[in-house]
Amino acid sequence: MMKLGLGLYRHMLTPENFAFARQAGATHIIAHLVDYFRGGDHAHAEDQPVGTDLGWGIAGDPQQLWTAAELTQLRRDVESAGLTLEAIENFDPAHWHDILLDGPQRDHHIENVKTIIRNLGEAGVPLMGYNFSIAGVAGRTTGAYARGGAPSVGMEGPYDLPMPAGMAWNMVIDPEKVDTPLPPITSAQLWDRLERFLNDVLPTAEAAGVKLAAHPDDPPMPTIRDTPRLVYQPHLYQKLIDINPSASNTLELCVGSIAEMTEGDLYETVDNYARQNRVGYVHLRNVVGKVPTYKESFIDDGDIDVLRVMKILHDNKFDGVVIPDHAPQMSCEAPWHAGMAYALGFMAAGLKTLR
Ligand SMILES: [Mn+2]
Repeated sequence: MMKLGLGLYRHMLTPENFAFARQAGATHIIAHLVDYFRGGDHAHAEDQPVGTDLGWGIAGDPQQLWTAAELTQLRRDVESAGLTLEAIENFDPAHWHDILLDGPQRDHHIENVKTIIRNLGEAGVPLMGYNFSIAGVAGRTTGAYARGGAPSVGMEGPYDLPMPAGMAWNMVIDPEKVDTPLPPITSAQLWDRLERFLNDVLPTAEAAGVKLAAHPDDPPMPTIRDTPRLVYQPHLYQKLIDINPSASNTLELCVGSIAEMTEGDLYETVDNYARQNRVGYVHLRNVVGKVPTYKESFIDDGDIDVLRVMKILHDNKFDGVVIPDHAPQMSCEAPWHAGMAYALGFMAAGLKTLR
């Protein structure tokens, strides 16, 4: 049986939020350790990060890798609230940007990633979510897009403002190069970088008992900020899987992002990758429309039959974790928490129909 989880941003990793997750029916936590709100211009740190043309702000400390000790402490804190720490989501661009950019520190950054994966293994964290993307989650807009005028996130057209060399994965890695243009990159070059990355780090992941889980492109456009994207159509996930047969080469299956893609059938896609036993964990949310014009919506109110997606996962014996991904903000004192509680309640009811 699949399990219900909640994703928490770094500043939300508190005993109060762990208790909230447990109260809302979650049994697992997916933790972000990258600080997406450091030095950036954001509307609200209690919402998903959106940012400006300079992204979410300044990336972390290149010298400070997440240690086995701090990961172990986090796992214990989560467990003391009656929950299980299932995954860490996303590498810090400060630790791995030259893998994405094929820069001079690439070998050093591969060692960084291997160290982080070994530390996860030592701390007993079984999954590491990642998003192999130059531009990252950029180009989205916010508005009163969801039911009842609830603030949510969407896209209102392509976003190809050129990205500077001082940025990677929608964060600033070198403030002195935010006016320097990034040299052009082809799609073939980016696929080659992913292939080398997976072949370099998957043996370490296997040895550490850790699975890597790849998020598709969000938004799933062929280009963002004039840089190529990898998994922006459903069939491109197969290309990623076929790079390396390791059981540690899995997917962070983002149902909302897949529904925003212009090709393929969402339900066939979920069935296909679940049947191959390649789903590490699942991001579940709803959406209206497809790129380049879509709006994130409440989980029961969009193009996706979320209960049908859950049934397909169940029928394929998926026993990993499903989290709400993003949710619209609800009008009250705690807009993020209310949105998440609503999504978790809907998903908990969905799970009951599968027993
Ligand atoms: Mn997602």
